[in-house]
Amino acid sequence: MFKKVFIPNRGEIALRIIRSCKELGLTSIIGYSEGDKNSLPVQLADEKICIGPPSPGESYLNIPSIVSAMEITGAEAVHPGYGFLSENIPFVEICEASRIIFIGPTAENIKLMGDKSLARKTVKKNKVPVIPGYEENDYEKAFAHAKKIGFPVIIKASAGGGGRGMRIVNSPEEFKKMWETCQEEAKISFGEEKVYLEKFLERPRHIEIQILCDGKGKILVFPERDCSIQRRHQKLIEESPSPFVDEKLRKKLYRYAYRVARGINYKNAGTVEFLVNSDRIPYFIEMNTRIQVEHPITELVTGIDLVKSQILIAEGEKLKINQEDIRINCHAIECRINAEDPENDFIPSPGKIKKLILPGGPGIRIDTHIYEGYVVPPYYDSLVMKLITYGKTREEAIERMIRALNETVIEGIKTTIPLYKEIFSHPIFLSGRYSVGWLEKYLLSKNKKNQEVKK
Ligand code: MV4
Repeated sequence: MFKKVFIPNRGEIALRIIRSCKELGLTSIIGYSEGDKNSLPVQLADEKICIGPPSPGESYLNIPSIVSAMEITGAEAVHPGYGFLSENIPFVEICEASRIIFIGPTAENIKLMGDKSLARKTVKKNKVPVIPGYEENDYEKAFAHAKKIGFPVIIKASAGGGGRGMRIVNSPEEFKKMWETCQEEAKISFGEEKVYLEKFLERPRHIEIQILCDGKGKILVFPERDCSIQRRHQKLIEESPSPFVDEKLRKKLYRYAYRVARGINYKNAGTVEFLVNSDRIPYFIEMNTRIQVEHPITELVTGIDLVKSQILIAEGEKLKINQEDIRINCHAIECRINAEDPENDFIPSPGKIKKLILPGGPGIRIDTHIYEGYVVPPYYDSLVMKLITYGKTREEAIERMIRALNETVIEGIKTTIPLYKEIFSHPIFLSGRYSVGWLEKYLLSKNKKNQEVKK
């Protein structure tokens, strides 16, 4: 049993973790940077300690500083949130070698899934389908495989993930150049040149399964989240259940996610990502070994508090929930509202929130750390609010989203709210027949039209 939880994170997720700590009667300690000293999580945590200057490398990623802060404050456990140290193997190993309990998976789990080509090999051994491809970092053999499976293919950095360090190759002539460029970029970005190969799927959907494992044999799988509305590999809208997934496909996704978890003796919360082609065939692509930004839609659909569950698992509790208790009780949609200007190539728009009016009423959840007078700092990612709506049906969740977007007033900074108002009235979104490339195509066609108007 632990009483004091350290949170070396910021923004809405730091606040989300503080709230679960309070409900469980635990003391929350926030480790914050100088750039966040006036933030809401710093005001609401039970204890606070500065861990360094605004730049993430000197604060939220500064392991010596965070370990010292945990010593000084007598923290017994650490919840890393997402980003920053959440999948940092050396940090988790330090926790495992000391008296600090890491609220998350084991270092071994993170290692296995962080190496994306090793993850592919591992899940294949557990009878989980992967996209036709080749895992070895061997040019000649990879080229032979590419010709066999047919172009286009995609080359991915093994240490990448989430769309970083990928190259699409349309013909055999381009293959050598692309392979080399991808390796060079991987070396620069991730310190490791290893790459792997997959057949490139046209217009897939990005569908993911939340899992929760207590490390004592119980593995729970949750209704899917559809995260196909993305821009530059950043998810903008997520919904659950997916309008594209039927009961037969859901059963398959559950079975595969379960096999991934069991195959690596996974512990705590995680997410198994799939690409699903237009024939509704799912393929494993990667696994995220952390709580994710979009976890609230799963909480609303199932009524299960995932962050609280993470803490209880870390305390060594057996999961009390059974798989039969996990049902689809409603439809939920999340918009990630960013401090960015959607009319100006999404350039970041930090600054002071001069006026703030939040929506309310039935079917709305808001996860945000902003308040009137708060200054959005320029040093970090631009997520300022997660607007989540839910209803008996997808239509009701959408109606509530439109109402909530119209009620919201955020003045002083630009936000992505105007873009969401467009998306929620677009026939393709409303029909549910979108895939991963749709949003960027829509934005391109909108830009073209605007340029014609200017001419
Ligand atoms: C793919 C793919 C097509 N085929 N893999 C992007 C995020 C990461 N999780 C996996 N991603 C993709 N992997 C295969 N074998 C398509 C994507 C993808 C994508 C690719 C190029 C441009 C935009 C994209 C948007 C979403 C997903």
